[in-house]
Amino acid sequence: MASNGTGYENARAAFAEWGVDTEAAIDRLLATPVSLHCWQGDDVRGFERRGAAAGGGIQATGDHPGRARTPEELRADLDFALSMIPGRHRLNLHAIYLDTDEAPERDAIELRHFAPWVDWARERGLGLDFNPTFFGHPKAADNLTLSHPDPGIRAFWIEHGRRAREIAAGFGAALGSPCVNNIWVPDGYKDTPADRSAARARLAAALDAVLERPLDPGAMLDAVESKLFGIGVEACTVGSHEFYLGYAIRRQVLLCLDMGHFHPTESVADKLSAVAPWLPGLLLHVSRPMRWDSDHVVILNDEVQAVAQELVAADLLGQTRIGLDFFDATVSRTAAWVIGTRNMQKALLRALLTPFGRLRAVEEALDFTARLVLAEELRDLPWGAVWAEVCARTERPAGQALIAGLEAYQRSVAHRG
Ligand code: RNT
Ligand code: ZN
Repeated sequence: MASNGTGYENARAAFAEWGVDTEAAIDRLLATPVSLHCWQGDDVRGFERRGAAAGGGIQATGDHPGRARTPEELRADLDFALSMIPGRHRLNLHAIYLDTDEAPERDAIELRHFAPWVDWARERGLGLDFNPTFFGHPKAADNLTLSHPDPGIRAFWIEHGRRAREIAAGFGAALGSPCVNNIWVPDGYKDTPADRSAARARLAAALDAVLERPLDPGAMLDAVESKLFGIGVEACTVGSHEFYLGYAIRRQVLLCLDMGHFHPTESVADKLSAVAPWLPGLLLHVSRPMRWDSDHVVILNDEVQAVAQELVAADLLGQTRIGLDFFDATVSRTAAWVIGTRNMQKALLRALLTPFGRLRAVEEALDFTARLVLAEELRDLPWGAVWAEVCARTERPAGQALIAGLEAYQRSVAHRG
């Protein structure tokens, strides 16, 4: 077992003084998969023949060289990214990332159109997650899909959603790990709608139709993702937080909380313990909104650390799937994956190294001074040495070696244009 030596031994002793077992924290971290989103690798374009841009109010900006143009290039980029990230993870695919010579319409996709992804995941011992794609399509041009007033358009998208669930169940059965199938629709109105409730009733009925067929929870889990607003749907998002919180509780499906989908002063961390008791599980889209749902690369900021702290403090890791959702085309796409994922892991590690027992005890005693002092002193503990140990044990680079590795790979893909 590689080790970073005395740095880690000193850190281990420092945490032990606070009653924290660094070995247990490392084990828990390495047992916690993060679902890497395929769409950071190609700016949410996918491999349909139509060559769509994302649409639906989501947007990757920038033209950094090296965008993956084929499934093979995307898998090579993911292999590289995963080789820079400690632990074993998952890949989160969108339906537009099919890998087939056929060109099935969205309402005709099948598991076989994704077979190379299943083989790739199986060979690497990775789990797969999935998402129907309700954007970047002529039938989504009005920013209305499952809630469209035209029953024909609704039926098209319902069929797409149904097929996505079957594909997810196929992934889960093939890989022996339940695949989360997350539903996000861009539906909304740019200007004040006259009848919000009709749109919401249509969305609820369409979702019911999509979810109608019971599928084995050992193979797939349903999730629904809310949003506050998007570009082009500023006045009303049909699938708002309140809508989906109620819907997910009624249907007992996972609720997806995307960190970019709330007002900037709202805390997703605070929501976790409030919604979890009523739900069978949670899905996170860890992201970094800047002024709006801009999907910047995840950094180790206060919001991400607060989410990780809550996952650990409220003992929610077991019922939460951690996914990432960012797409930045102004930087190396592979570096973005690596840095964003490692930052989520660093946040989890810091949380796992927190002596919550002591914090809780002083809080229960209403000693808020001690809580403040403790929380601030804990920031100085040498968690960086524990992270270095995680990297050493899993043979992943850190610091200058990481930078050199990321740069070398980016140079090797820059010719893609
Ligand atoms: C959009 C949602 C959604 C998408 C992905 C590509 O605002 O966050 O999760 O980012 O489905
Ligand atoms: Zn999201």
